[in-house]
Amino acid sequence: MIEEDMKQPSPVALHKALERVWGTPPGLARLAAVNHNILGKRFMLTALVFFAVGGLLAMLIRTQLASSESAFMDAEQYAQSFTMHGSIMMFLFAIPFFEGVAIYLLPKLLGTRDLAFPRLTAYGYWCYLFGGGTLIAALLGGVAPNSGWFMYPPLSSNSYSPGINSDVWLLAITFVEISALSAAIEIMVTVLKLRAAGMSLDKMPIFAWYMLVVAAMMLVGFPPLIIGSVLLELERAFHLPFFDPSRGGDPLLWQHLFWLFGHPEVYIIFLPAAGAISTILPPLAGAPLAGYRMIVAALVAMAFLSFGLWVHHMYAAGIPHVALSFFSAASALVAVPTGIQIFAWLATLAQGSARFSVPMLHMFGFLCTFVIGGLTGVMLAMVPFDLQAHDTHFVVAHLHYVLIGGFVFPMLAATYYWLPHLSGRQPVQHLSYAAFWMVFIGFNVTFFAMHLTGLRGMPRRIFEYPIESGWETLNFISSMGSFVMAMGFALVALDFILLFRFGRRRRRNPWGAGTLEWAMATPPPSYNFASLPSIERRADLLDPDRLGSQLASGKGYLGAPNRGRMELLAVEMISGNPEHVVRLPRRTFLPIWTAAATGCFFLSLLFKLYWLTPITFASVILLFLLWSGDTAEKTDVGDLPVGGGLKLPPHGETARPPSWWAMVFALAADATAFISLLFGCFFLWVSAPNWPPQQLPQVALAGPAIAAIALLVAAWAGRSAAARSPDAIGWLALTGFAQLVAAATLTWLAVAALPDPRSHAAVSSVFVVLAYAGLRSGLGMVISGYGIWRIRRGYVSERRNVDLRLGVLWHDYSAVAGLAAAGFPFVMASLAGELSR
Ligand code: HEM
Ligand SMILES: [Cu+2]
Repeated sequence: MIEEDMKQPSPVALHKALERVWGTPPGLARLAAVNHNILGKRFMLTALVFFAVGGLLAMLIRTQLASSESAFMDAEQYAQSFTMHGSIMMFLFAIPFFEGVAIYLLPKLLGTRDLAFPRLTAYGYWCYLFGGGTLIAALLGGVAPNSGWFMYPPLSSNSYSPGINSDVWLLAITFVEISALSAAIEIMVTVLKLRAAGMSLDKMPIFAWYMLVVAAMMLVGFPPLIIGSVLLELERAFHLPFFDPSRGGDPLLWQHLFWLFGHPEVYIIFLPAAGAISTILPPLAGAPLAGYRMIVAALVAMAFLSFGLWVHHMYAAGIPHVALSFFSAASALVAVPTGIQIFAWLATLAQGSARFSVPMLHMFGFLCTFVIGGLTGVMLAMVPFDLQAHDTHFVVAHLHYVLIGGFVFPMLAATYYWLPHLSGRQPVQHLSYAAFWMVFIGFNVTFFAMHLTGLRGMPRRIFEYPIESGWETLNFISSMGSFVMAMGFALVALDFILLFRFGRRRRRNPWGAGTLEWAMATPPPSYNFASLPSIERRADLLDPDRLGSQLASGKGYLGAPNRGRMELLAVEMISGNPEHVVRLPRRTFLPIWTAAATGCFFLSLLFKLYWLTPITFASVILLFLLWSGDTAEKTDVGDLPVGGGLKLPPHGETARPPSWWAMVFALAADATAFISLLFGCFFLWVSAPNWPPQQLPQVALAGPAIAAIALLVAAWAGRSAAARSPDAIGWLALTGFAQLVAAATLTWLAVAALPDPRSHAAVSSVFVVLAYAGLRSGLGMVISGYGIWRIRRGYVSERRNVDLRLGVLWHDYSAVAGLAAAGFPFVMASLAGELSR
């Protein structure tokens, strides 16, 4: 262990040694891959396949609409087509594609070797694939969701959707969202902790800033939708009335929860694309990025604003007037940070001397279309106009100008820019121009025409229209345009394939970029950097060519793999000073098994095999616990030399390792879910019809009091356990017992002490809140048991006590959430009682 600072292997020997540790052999082992290079590409490729499926559906839709009274599809087929088109494009193409880009690029841009939790990347991928596969299977089986991509009840409720179509959407999309949440946690921790030495926050590559903001938005944006889906599924499967106005529910609750997610979602999709532009524009324009700090400020502003805008999707739903004007103003306001970014790009262009290139062409496509989409967006933000255009093809045109303009064109630019990195080859280019112009012209013909049909009153989501409507010519033009666009996309695909097949091998940094992803061989080796960089300047103003050869010869940190472990550097969050060594787990089949078990859990719900549900749930938990084995240490390792005379502790022996932060962020997502649930319950109280209920959700004081005491004991005992590790088995046993008492009491309250939760939303909301807290305490019990097991196996010492500190976070948070839940029946009962007076 000492000689490594003295003896420096040759670059080739170093490469071979690192590849032995980091590489993934071909064959079956690929299913066990956890490396971000493999998984990033896998995410992107899978997303492109889903894009093709979604595109095919779009072509079917346009074929149907090309003529009036067309008999190509019937109403049901049309409904399934546009629902699946929208859902696939949003959930299975756009989000996973940028996740793939981030998974592939972020570690490289940040100057590290992988993401913080490689197995979680893999688990997320399999959840995405299995969940998406379920939707496709439903499409082939003719039982695809058919209530539109935003699934409004009552259309998606039992009365109008008695089949399993809506259940497929609710369950499969929730399944896919697990992958979005895991990606969000992973991206946040990676950006905050795993950077090159010296890369302080204000030296980060701008793409990392974008992804940090996006990941934070995903962390708070997705939970409301998950809660909405859970509630709607509970209503569909068990008749708990959350959206049924006859029993105190309200369909508007769904709209709020959905758009609380759905509007930020638009920015979640746009910002990664904007991040790609801010990264590739400077080298293409030959000038440094203008206004780095302004852009970061605009990003943060946009993230906050975007959560205050959701109601603009509901202008026509009967919202109070004051609220309308507030949301209308906020919607117009969001044009400001967007404008700042666009001006920063224009300034960058103006400073440089842009060379003409294929990515530039797509950037031009982006700018033209996105500005039009933004303008129609500001039009729609005006309430009177929206009331006219609502639910017409004008909206369809607007949303495609924003989504294709703001996501597809930038991502095409990014793909053309980074393909040489992925492939190590130079583009063939003959097809690229023709492909671009076909997509660009086809796109504008298709969707410009939809503005006009929309203004002439053509509603969206209709499968036929009468010949007298006068909409036929425009629709025909639109459909022709869409076929040109489809051929354009086919040419793009061919262009990519030709590049991999016939492209010339290319030198390292074709664009003269100043970012770290070019300081490595292309295509990149599995470990990215043979040794890890340390930087002094902003990470987009570097000299990757010089740096690359230094790093390849092992002159950076951790350039000697003789510990046989996958290691990388974690830094102090703000300053970027090296803090500890992270040792990553090896490849394993556990993620795919865990995802399969998760899939079985969802299938058991879909097919109403409820006896299987607890079994599958338990297997998911068990499989997750097995993950902990790989990086566990039985002895204190002590500080490790990392090169340059520096010695740092391994992550297991440090105060705030990545897993600790991951727990913090996971709990933040959980808290958002819980808060949206409480918000939903209060919303029903304020605004749903048929309140108060006949039976109030009243419980005696004893139950909640016992639960509250047990929760406090659990939190206190959990803390004592962590403070006394490793002699903490007794304390952990007490924690587990207290959590057991809490879980049992909360469950008992939910199941036995309340009136029938099917009777009224007041009762069902109390039921769900209690059950939610009960579940957390149940898991708290598992976590304490796991702590005991880890101590017994010798994995815990005074220095290595992260396991117990993760437990502290969990028990503290479940105490807070559980106390809120235990008090909730009283709050609800008195609020509802208030109404009857
Ligand atoms: C590839 C070319 C595309 C074409 C020709 C196309 C066409 C259409 C059409 C005609 C509709 C309206 C159906 C109706 O309301 O009757 C629609 C809806 C929609 N599209 Fe696209 N689209 C395309 C790409 C995309 C992309 C890339 C996205 C997202 C990233 C997207 C997202 C949506 C959404 C969310 C809806 C609303 C679905 C609903 O009403 O439930 N589309 N599309
Ligand atoms: Cu919106």
